[in-house]
Amino acid sequence: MPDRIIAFVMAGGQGSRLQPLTAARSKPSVPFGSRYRIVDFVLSNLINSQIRTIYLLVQYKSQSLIEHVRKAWTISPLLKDQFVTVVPPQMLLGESWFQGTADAVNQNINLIEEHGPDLVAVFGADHIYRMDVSQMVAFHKEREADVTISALPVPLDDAKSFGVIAADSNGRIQGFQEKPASPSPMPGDPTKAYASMGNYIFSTDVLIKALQDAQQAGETDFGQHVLPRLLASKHRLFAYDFATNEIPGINPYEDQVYWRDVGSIDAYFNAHKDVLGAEPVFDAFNPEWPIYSSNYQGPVARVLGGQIENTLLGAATMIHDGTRIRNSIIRREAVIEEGAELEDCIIMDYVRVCKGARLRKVIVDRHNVIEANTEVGYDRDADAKRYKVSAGGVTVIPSGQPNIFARA
Ligand code: ADQ
Repeated sequence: MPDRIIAFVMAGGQGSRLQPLTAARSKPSVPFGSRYRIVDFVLSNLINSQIRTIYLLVQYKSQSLIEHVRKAWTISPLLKDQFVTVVPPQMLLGESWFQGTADAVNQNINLIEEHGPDLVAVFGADHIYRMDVSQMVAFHKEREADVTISALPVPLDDAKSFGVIAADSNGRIQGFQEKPASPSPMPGDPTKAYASMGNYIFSTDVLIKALQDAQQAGETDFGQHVLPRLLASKHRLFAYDFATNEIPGINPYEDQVYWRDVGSIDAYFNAHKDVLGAEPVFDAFNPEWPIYSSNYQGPVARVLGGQIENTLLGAATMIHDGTRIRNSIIRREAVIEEGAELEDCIIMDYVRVCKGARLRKVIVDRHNVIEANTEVGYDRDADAKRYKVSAGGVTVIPSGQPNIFARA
């Protein structure tokens, strides 16, 4: 008998460092690459790993995510126990919305009891990666773990925003600190720390007991409360090393496993560079491990002329003559008019860049018209008076009114 596994995907994060992209949507709903949303990566990983009973826990500004799941993630209603279902907070255990990740799962503990799974996967929804979760499950079983946390080395400077793990050579976790002020480096490499990816496999009985204990103690978060408490009470916590355990070749071009937290504008922008090029660092195309997304039925892109270099074009885009486009990602139903220039840009759906406009290192969110001859990205101080400019110098033009149709 294969294991019965249900998954909770934590999709309620606010994504405040991704503002203004998260002004009207939650972080997992933010578009990524030529046709995806961030949430599509974790959902594809779970589905491809045969984990197909999936509850998506939402909270903050969830309408856009709910719509996306409805359009992209409806599995046949004939397949019992195979679904992606959005679960909003319902105050099932009292008068409060989800107070944190553990509280969100605890408020839905009835779903675990209903299915009676062997294992429960609790996964974040905020990352760009390709992962065979069945390898992590096999590791969990082989180690007879109570909890397995997927982990990988990250630069020491970034480790303050992660859970930092100390593990022995067998993967048994000896120490865990959530977002420590001064993270400890990994043994043997002073430049790296061993970070939690925010993905957990729990043995069901351990999870249920841990959530009940947390509730009694008024604790709400996996990283801050539940994992340290389980460690202190001598449970078997293991780190699944994503970087070494992952079967190579899931991405034919990758010489290393790929995982990116895209929590800030600069991290988000830089991850987009990884999907460009002849041999992208991260190639979404892989028939062995598809990344699924919306079933949008528009036509292919239409290119009338111009110079286009190292660029992804989404469906139903229209590129006019005399344009110059480099190192950019243009999503669906965008129109780039005559003489417009784009360099290092991310142009989201339903955007019209009018004649002669020049954009450099700019993210244009959906539903916008960039007026003719506008320049953005050439004078950061001037840009900062109108738009958000990130520390790394990326200008973000926020979403416009949904009644703007670029193709009209
Ligand atoms: P963070 O991502 O900073 O750290 P958190 O903000 O709790 O932690 O978000 C975790 C996941 O849960 C995200 O996918 C988020 O969207 C979602 N989420 C947050 N609050 C929620 C709520 N109330 N309801 C539903 N979903 C919610 C975590 C771990 C670290 C680990 C990093 C890896 O705590 O230990 O290193 O992820 O990025």
